[in-house]
Amino acid sequence: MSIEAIYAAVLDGDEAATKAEVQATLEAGVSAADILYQGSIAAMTEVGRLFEEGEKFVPEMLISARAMKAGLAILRPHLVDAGIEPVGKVVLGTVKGDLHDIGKNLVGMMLEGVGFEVIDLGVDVTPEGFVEAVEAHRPDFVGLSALLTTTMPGMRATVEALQEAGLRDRVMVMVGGAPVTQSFAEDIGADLYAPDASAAAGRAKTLLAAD
Ligand code: B1M
Repeated sequence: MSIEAIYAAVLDGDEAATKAEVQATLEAGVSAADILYQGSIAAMTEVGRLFEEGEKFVPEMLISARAMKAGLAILRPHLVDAGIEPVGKVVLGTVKGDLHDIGKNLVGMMLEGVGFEVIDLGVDVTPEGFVEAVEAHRPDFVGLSALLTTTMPGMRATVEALQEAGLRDRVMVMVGGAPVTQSFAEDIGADLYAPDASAAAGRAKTLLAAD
């Protein structure tokens, strides 16, 4: 039972070991914050690095993210008790007309993995749905995912709806999904484009720190 064992369990995507190690390490008196930052988040950052270098692939990243989430569920009440704040908040969803959610879920898990609170609106989210959620939750980012060329215009419509609601200056817009590109993101006035879940988490954290 140690932070190193939690790091290894998340890196290996071993959910049962992650849960057991988190529980045992908490019981041994290690703080939830140390377990989170030095164990889970450090391991997910390494998973992201290995993915970007082509040494890990999407299924392995998903398995690690699931292990991390299982450990986080045990840690969460202790983090709340200790007053540990998330690094930031993200409202996330797949745009209107689009039902693809595997990549979006992975983005959400990686964001949680680096310390963000994620409010997942699911799929087929209208621009108004995003606006309402931004009003209600006041996130740092609104994350839009699209997998179909036919639903990409929903991203522009969402940026415009945020503008019309007077919320655009209060939230950064992050976009991604297989057909989405950096130049499309720039064209619609998004703040951040990421080609994959690991980059989404890393770039969001960097942009928030620079903000
Ligand atoms: Co669909 N589908 N599909 N599909 N589907 C694609 C996307 C397609 C490319 C397949 C093809 O024709 N080769 C094609 C789109 C063509 C186009 O528009 N260019 C397509 C089509 C046409 C359709 C339907 C229209 C088929 C039909 O009914 N005739 C239909 C549309 C339904 C709808 O949405 N209204 C449809 C339906 C489905 C299923 C329901 C069967 C299923 C979705 C299940 C689900 O998601 N729960 C499905 C699937 C699985 C796929 C493929 C095979 C795989 C997508 C996926 O999950 N990839 C896909 C073909 C392909 O990509 N090879 C295809 C794995 C995932 C980890 O990657 O989603 O790219 P991805 O996410 C990545 C990055 O893109 C990025 O990070 C993720 C992780 O690294 N990312 C972000 C994603 N969101 C991000 C947000 C960010 C940042 C990064 O910031 C917020």
